[in-house]
Amino acid sequence: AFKHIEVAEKSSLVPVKLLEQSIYFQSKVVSMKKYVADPEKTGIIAEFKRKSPSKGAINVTASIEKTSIGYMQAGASALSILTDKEFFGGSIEDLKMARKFNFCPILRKDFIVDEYQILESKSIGADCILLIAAALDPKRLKELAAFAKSLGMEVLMEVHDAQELDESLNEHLDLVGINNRSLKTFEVDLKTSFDLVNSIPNEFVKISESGISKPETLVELKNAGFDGFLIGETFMKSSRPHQAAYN
Ligand code: IGP
Repeated sequence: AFKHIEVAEKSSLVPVKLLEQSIYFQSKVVSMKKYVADPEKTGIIAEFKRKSPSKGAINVTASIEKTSIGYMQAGASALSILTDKEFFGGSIEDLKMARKFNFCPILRKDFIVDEYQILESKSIGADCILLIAAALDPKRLKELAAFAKSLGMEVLMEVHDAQELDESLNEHLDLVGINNRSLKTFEVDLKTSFDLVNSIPNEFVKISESGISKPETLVELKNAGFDGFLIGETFMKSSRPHQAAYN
């Protein structure tokens, strides 16, 4: 379905032909939209990241296998796996491992700016990709979302303010995330979520991202209209993240 687009090869990386031979190209995605919006589930998207630009090292020795399985056993609805190495200490191998051990929706959390990265995401077993409105112009964001959809994948668009939301919403998105952490100051303000939730049209699954550390906050966000809650640091900073998720 995506053959009409010429995807640029990257000389240092796996050729597109090989990506397309991955078994995950034949398999259907596990729908993040469906799992997160399911009222029988928690809506928690549990994130695996070893470090972050705002906090530095969070947990550099955590095991992806134990953590991802533990998250799902504790009741998470989906996983978010950082594959960026430089800023978050992640890798493609982490996502492949998470895929191998779990049947659940998996979000590839990375800075996606081209089609190659989307093919790569599909080839390693990701179900959903992240597109950050602040990093892409609206037209390009829409093209990338359409490309992901043509592969059967789902798309989470992340915004920080009303302007990004207005300019970048398009019909190819499945989930819209409000990031409470400013990309400029790294400061977290949950007010961002409460202020913007009603501006997200109801056909999109609504996610609040970052800085969620208490069950009460999650309940308040849910009452305000959010379906999903992206939580990383709160779980990862525990020496046993897979057990932290139980609390
Ligand atoms: C998780 P926290 O505060 O629970 O660790 O936040 C997630 O929202 C955060 O990691 C994140 C992120 C991103 C990381 C949100 N948007 C974009 C990398 C890129």
